[in-house]
Amino acid sequence: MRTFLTSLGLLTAVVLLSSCNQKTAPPAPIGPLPNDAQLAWQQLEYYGFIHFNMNTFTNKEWGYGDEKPAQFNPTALDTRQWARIAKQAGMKGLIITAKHHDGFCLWPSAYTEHSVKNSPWQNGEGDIIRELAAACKEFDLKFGVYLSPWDRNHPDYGTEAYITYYCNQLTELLSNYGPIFEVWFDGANGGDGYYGGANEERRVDKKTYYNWPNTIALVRKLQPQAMIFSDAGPDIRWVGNERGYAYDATWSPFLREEVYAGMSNFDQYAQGTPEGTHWVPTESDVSIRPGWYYHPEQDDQVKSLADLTTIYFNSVGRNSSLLLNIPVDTRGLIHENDAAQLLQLADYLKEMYANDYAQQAQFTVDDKQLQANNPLNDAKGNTYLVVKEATTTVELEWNRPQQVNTLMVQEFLPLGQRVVSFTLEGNTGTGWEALATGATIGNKRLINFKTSAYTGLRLQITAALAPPVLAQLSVYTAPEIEEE
Ligand code: FUL
Repeated sequence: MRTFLTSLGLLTAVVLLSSCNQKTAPPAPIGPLPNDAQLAWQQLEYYGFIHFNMNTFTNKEWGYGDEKPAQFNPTALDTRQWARIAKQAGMKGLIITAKHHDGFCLWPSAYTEHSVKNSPWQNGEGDIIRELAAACKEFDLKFGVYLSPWDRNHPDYGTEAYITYYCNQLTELLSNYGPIFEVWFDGANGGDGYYGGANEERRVDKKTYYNWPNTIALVRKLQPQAMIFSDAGPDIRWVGNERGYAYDATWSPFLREEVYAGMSNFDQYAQGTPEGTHWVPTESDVSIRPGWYYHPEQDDQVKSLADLTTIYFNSVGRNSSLLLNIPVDTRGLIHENDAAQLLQLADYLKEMYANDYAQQAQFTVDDKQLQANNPLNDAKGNTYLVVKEATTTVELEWNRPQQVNTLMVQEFLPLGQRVVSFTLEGNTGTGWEALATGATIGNKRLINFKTSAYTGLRLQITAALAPPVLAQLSVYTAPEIEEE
C-alpha cells in the first residue's frame, strides 16, 4: 500500500491509495515547479517589514531627498525590542528599509555621506543594519533588506553612474551582515526629487534602466539562498495591492518574462495564471497602520484584531505569504499599540492552531476509507495523497459533532499547483449544506465557514489541471472576535 519516493529534491513522498502490493509511480509534475529555496521560503508564511528611516523623523511617507542626516536622531533605539516582539508575534523574519526613496542609509555606506555616519545618533558611530542583523540572529529570526532602487538624494540618479552606486550599496549590504533571506526591490521609482540639488524631475525606463539581470546576478553571487522580491520576481512577486489580500485564484505560476518592476498594467498579471512560465509565488505586503512610516497621529489607527485576522486569512490562507509592516517610532521602538495588536494576533492564531479536529475524523476519499497513515493528516508536508481523477472528494466524519469553522488544505507543491476550484459542504446532522466555494489552493488555503456542530465536512475538488495532489488537511475552530 505504501511507496516511498526519494527522488523529489528536498522532499520524500509517501503515496497512498495505490492498489495492493503495487508500486505506484509518483504523479508526473505539471507546470513550472518551485526550487528548493522557494519551497523553504513557502514554510515561513508570516514575517515582518520594518519601515524606519528618515521619514520617521520628518513625519512623511516619501522624503524628497533634501533631508539632512542631522534630522535622524532616535532617542531610545532598540533593535532587540523589535526582534523580541516579532518573535513573540510569531513572525519568522524581519525586512528593513535600509534605504528608502529619499536615499538616507541606515548603515555607514562608504559610497555616500547621506547616512547614519553623519547623524547625531550614536555620534555617527552607529549601524542599524548591523544591530538589527545581530538582534535577528539572537532571536532566531531571518533577516532581509529593502534597498530602494529610486534615490531622490543621489546626484547621479538617472545615469549609468547611479547603477554602479546602487550595486556597490547592494554589495555592502549583502557582504557585511551575514545571511540575508530576502532582498526587496520596490517598483516605485522615478519622478521629482532633490538629486544633489538639481531639484528636477527624472524619469527612467523602468524596464531597462536598472539592468535587473545584472543586479539579480550580483545577489545570486553574494547570497545564493536569498529570495529576490519585486513585481517581476524572479523568486517572489508582489501580490498587486497593499491591503494584504491575495486573490481567490492565486497562481504561483506566473508570466515572468512579460512583467517588469513598476509596470503600469501589473494588475493584469498579479493573480498569476495556470499558463505561467515560472514559479513565482506571491507575497502580500501591508502595514499595521494606514502609513508605512510612523506618524504620531496614527497611534490610534493600528489595525484591529478583526482586520489582522482577515488579512491573515486572505494572505497566508490564499496561497501567499504575509509581510506585515511595523512602523518603528521616533524613539526607535515599536509603539505599545502596535505591539499589543501583534501579540493579539499571535494569541488568536495559537488558539486556532492548538486543536486539529481532523485528527479525530474518519477520512473517506472518493468512497474509499483511509486507514492508518493518512497522509493528509500526519502533520508532515512531505507526504501526499494520490487520486486518479481531476475531480475528487475528501470527506471527514466524526463520531460526535464538532464545533468548528475553518478548514485548512495544502497542495504538494513539488509536483506543481493544480487545483482550479473547490466546494465545501458541511453536515450538522440534517444533511449536507453548502458552506463555501473557492478557486485555488496552492501552498495553503484557509476556508472560513459558519461555526456550528458538524458531524461531517466534505471538500470537493471540482476542477483541476491534473489529478490533485493534496498534502495536508486540517480543521480548526477560529476564536470568535469580540468587538473592540
Ligand atoms: C511602496 C513604497 O513606495 C512605499 O513607500 C513602501 O515602501 C511600500 C512597501 O512600497 O512601493
